[in-house]
Amino acid sequence: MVDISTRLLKKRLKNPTILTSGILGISSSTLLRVANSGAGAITTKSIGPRRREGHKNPVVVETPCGLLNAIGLSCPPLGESIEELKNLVKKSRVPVIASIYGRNMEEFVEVAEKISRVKPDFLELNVSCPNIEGKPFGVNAEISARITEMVKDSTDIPVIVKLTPNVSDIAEIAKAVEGAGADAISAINSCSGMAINIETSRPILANKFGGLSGPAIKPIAVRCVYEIYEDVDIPIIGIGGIQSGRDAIEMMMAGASAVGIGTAVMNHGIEIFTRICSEIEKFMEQYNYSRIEELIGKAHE
Ligand code: RRO
Repeated sequence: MVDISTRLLKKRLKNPTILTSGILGISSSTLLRVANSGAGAITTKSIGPRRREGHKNPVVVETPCGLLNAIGLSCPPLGESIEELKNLVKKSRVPVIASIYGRNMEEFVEVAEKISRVKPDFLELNVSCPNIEGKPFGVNAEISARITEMVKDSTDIPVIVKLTPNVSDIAEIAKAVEGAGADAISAINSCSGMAINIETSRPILANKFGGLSGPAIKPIAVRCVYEIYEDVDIPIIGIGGIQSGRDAIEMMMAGASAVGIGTAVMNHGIEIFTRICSEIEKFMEQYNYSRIEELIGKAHE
């Protein structure tokens, strides 16, 4: 008998698939549909300290190899996000990860404190959104560590830090946030990219640049997770281009304890979670694995 449950810190997930942040917003009714559709855990869109419009349209463009987005961290007022999260935490039968962001360290702490009162299972610090003015905090090891440390001091909820691939050494950032007390890491956020309309000779996204997600970034994500696993001891949620059970297994062999599913939900609907889980089960049966733990980091042996 194959057991596809996996452990994320003190929580047992019924399977290793997690809805990633941003894909389905913050509405509790939508997120509950995913929670009930087979995902092992769910992540909210990043919640900020106040209402934010986000970028002008167009905010997404489909390219032949993946999706480019520049939503721009849009979110409702914090009070509204908290009400949605409260409902979600109360009704969800699977762990809830509340993704949060701030424009500075104080805002990260403010949101972490307020969100922690609702008691999500995990906080995920989004220090890696590529669609902001300037560079995200996550490109700098010291700043990432400082934010992690300050948030850790302000909450008892386990803290996951989501890293950007748009750096020269992602393992260095991972080590820094681990040293600052991060309980887990999620990697990767989207890869910075761009698309130009050659008829109008103009960038397609109103923000010009966006974050690329989907199958094109899977090899980048696998490499990042592999490098992080070599250097840190805390668990990793592997995210980036996972569409199938085989992709999920590859990510776990690189070192992920669980896997984030994002763009595939847009392409294949919420049934993707059960499909990926049954593909993982079949693979494990075929190759005589009985537990997910046997797959995690297997490529490093
Ligand atoms: O909202 C966005 O534009 C966005 C965010 Br917060 C993020 O973390 N990653 C991404 O690709 N887009």
